[in-house]
Parts: sequence; C-alpha cells; structure tokens
Amino acid sequence: MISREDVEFYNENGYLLVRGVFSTEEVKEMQYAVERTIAKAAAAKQDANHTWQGDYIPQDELKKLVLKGFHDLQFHDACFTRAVAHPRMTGVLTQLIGPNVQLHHTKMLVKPPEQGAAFPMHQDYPYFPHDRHTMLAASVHLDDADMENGCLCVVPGSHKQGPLPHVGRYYLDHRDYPVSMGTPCPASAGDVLFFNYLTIHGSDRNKSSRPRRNVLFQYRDPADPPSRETHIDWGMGMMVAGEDPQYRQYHAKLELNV
Ligand SMILES: O=C(O)CCC(=O)C(=O)O
Repeated sequence: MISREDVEFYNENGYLLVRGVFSTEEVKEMQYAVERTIAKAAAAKQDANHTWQGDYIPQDELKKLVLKGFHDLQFHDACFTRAVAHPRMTGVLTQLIGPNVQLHHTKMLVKPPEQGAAFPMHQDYPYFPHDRHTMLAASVHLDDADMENGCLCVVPGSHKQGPLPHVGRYYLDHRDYPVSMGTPCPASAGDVLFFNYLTIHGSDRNKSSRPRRNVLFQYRDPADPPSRETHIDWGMGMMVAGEDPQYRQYHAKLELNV
C-alpha cells in the first residue's frame, strides 16, 4: 500500500502521512464509538479533562482548554479492535517496522471546538523508552484536520537526534521548541499520520468551530524490549502482524485491576 519511496521518506524524516487508510464508513463507526465512550464516561461521572499541564501556555488560558483522552479503546468498542489490526493498517506497519508488529497501547485525543487543548512539542520516547526505537504512533484522523483545529505538527528528521531532555520528563522547553517550529500535517478523515516515538511533534489549540478527533495506536517490533517498564496498558503485546519470536523471554506483566 505504500511505496519504497514512502518507506525511505519515513526513515529519513521520521513521519509519513498515508491517505485513505480508513473508509468513510469505518471513520463514521469510530466517530460514533468515540462519542459513545465520552458520553458513557460522563454518565458514570468519570469524564475528565486530560489537557497537559505545565508552563507552555499562560495558566489563565490553560484552564479553559479541554482534551478528552481515554485509553484502551479496543475495550470500549470492537470497531477499534478491527482498526488496530486492519489489513490496510498492518500493510503500512509491516513496511515501517518489519514483519512482526505488536500493539503497545491505544487512546483517543479529542479536541472540542473553540477550546481544544494544545500539545507542547515532545518526543514520546520518555513515556515508554525502548532499546531499539522501533516504536511508532499511528494517529488516525476522524475529522479533517488543519492548523485551525489543531492538526499535528512534526519536526522532520528530529528522530535522528535520539532522546532529548524533557521538562519534567513530559515535554520539550517551549521557548526552544515552539509548536510553530513544526511542519503542519493537515489531513483528511481516514488518513493516518505515522511517526516514530523519537520524532518531535505537538499541536496547537483547536480555535475552530469544528472538533478535531483523532485516535492513536502505538506499535513496536516485539523484539524491541522496553528499557524500563514505565507504561503498561491493557491489550499490550497483542500481535497485529507476524509472530512474537520471544514471547517466552519477555512479555508485559499485565495485572488485572478491576
Ligand atoms: O493528537 C495530537 O495533537 C498530539 C498527540 C500527542 O502528541 C501524543 O499523544 O503524544
């Protein structure tokens, strides 16, 4: 589904936008599931604002921003189980990661209209460091995204710098790494932006009257063990392509927490 030039582009730049991975019907199904998940959490009084805290935006502005950010989507709705292992998704993953691909975790990133949260520039590496850096994000667009509603921005080639020091581990100093330094990646609903976990990325607020709903799946080569067990989620380790050649040597210690 992607060309050799696309793979070279990803290796060189640390990201790749692939158009039309999901059909209009599949996008509608995921939009509906996202809205249902948020509504059910609200009904159970478990709705929360997951806007990233910090000094990257003046505090009075930060207080107004909202991010809906639930994890473990495939445990909320089966459409996400289909999406993480969708043949068009795995077709790309096996070219970017290798024949064996394992799910790390899933989450939704919903920026409501007018007040949708920003993400300061960061690498995902500090959240779940691995030895061989095969980890990548597949950010699935459920709405058309542009700079107005807070599309993702990436710094091409930044993955080659390796791990960088983050403020309190979470994001890069916004004075040295403003979101404006990134290359905007406008996308249409159904498109997927793949980016390595060392690629510097972030996004601006949603200032538009439209939502910006993305779901994000992280994947790795199963032969790329975590350097530290810092992030364990349900569903971690599920194989979406190929086999896990070293399941006996390492697999996440999942605990039941009900
Ligand atoms: O969806 C976005 O705008 C950014 C998400 C992100 O950077 C992350 O989850 O690490």
